[in-house]
Amino acid sequence: MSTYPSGPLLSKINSPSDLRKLSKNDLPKLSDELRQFIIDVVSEKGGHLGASLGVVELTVALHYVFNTPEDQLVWDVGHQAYGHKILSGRRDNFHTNRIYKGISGFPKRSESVYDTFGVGHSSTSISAALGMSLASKLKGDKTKQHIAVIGDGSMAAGLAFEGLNHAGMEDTNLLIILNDNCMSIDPAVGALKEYLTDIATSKTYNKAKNKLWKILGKISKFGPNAQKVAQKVEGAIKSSILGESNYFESLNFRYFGPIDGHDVKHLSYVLKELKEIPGPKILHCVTQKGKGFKPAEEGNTTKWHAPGLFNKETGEIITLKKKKSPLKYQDIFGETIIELAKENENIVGVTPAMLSGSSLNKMMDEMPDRVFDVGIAEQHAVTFSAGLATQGMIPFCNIYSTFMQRAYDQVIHDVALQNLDVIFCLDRGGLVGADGSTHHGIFDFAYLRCIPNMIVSSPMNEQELRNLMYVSQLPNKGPFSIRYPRGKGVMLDWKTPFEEIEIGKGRMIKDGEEVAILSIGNTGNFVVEAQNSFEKAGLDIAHFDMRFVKPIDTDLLHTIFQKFDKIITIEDACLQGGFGSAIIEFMVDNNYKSEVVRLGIPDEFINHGTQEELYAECYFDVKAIKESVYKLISRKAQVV
Ligand SMILES: Cc1ncc(C[n+]2csc(CCOP(=O)(O)OP(=O)(O)O)c2C)c(N)n1
Repeated sequence: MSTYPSGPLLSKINSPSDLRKLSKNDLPKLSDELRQFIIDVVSEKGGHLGASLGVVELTVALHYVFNTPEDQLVWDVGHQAYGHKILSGRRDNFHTNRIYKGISGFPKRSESVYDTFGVGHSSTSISAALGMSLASKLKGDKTKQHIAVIGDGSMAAGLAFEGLNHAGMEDTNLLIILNDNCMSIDPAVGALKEYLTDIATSKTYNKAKNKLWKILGKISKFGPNAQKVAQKVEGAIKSSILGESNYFESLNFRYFGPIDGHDVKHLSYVLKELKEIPGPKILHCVTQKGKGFKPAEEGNTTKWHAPGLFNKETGEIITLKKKKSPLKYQDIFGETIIELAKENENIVGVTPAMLSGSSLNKMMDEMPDRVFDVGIAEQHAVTFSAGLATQGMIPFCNIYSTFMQRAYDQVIHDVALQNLDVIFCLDRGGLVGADGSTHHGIFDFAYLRCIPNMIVSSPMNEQELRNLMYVSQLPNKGPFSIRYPRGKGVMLDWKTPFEEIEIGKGRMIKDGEEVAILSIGNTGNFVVEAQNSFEKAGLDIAHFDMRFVKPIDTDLLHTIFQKFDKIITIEDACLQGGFGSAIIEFMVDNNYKSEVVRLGIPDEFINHGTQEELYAECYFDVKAIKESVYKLISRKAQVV
């Protein structure tokens, strides 16, 4: 049971059907209680705050008006669905949100019937809801409603446009709620954003819209048979009073709004009216991220997207103060690219909507002309980088490993096939922790190492990250990926002079006798930690940081396989097709017969928890290394 009290209305809502028993006049109070509950829990347990606060009224109104879960509500990204979770039966375990074995921070079909579509990556809602609505149509169900809720940031992605483009041609009960708060994680960018701001703020447009809304309200009262006539009348009125075309209407949608997304009573009225209007329609709601929590409303909206723990009275963000601790890998990237860009004028930074998440914001401040935030558009980010590279620019295209999955064809077709000098910095490689299965960046070694021309590397520490970045921008290196983990590094003095690493060369961290451990990236530090206990036990265990998954250091591997018949590989990545697989392929291709134990992520989707909990669950933490070594050695001892 939850230790978090909720207000008198919220405490009685165990499912949306309870909510639908309330009177319309209760909705503002319920919204306040829901908002407070989110603040109470998130301040102590962490998670996404700003987006969920911004859609409190929308969430209440949607569940009030629509018959969920019969009517299908699809959230985009899903970081804003906390209110939805709380209203749909998860109030009492909401305090386990994003915690190991607790509920997921995103909608998840296996968690609740109210979570109609699993989500975490953006811009899927329109396509998914359209699929559902077409399925209803094919089954002859004309009453079921399908609602996609999508933010202005996510609306700018290619996938969202593809969904709109298709939906505009289909006569289904699809309602898209455009939740326009002018923000992505950082301020939203792009021409669509400018367009939305224009229509949301244009006085003439809004006056005309209001008139139109009143007329439409009257028309819709005549029932479904009047709809065809209404549509025609509406079209004629729109073109005469607005005199300009609307982006969504040009795609065959009926566009309504913009309306105030915080007026819950008006929202419910409007949604009820829209329910009666068949065909694809879009309701443009203007909301404020962080609404109702002063520090988030008045402070840095980006910071309040996912602030960590905070004092809910003062808004002070709680940091565990350690005297001196290493910087995050993303910050080493952010500092190093500036250093390199000062020396090499062809270097530019590219990010698909992760300006502060990647720490490219520092370069944006110093060299605004040389950083491009292209919005949530991973595919475009990659092909755009390819275009830059054809002209001799050196793009550092920084994409979280998990989001790079979106741009796979672009990596192959636009970059690798043409052997262009594009550097992919894959942040959040490996298990990322509380964001869970949608966000773990664990497939990259496997999906990149099969691409010809692609260099696949991963640094063990900050110095290595800097050196890899340095060598990647030297002339004619071709496509070069550098993958590093979420969170802090391991060095206090990271600002070492650049060294030119030879591509495809690993390094010996420690020689040994009994067993050789081959690590890639961050997992090398787990091996270093395990060495303490091996030394104490009098075991002489060798350790090699391979640095490159591709090209793999075959010279070093020949030396290792000639000397060791017991080998352990370790990676913070999927075992299928990854680093360990590359080592086994080498072994088989070269007829070595060593015993190889591969540590890494099994062939499963891994849920959320702290990174440490998940390393242990997947069995590639320090304990797993120790146990694997002892197991290998004792077996050898028995044979001897
Ligand atoms: C494909 C993909 N790229 C990047 C992200 C990271 N991301 C999470 S939320 C977000 C911003 C979404 O903005 P918007 O849709 O406007 O929603 P808001 O947060 O403003 O409610 C981004 C870029 C993601 N989830 N999926």
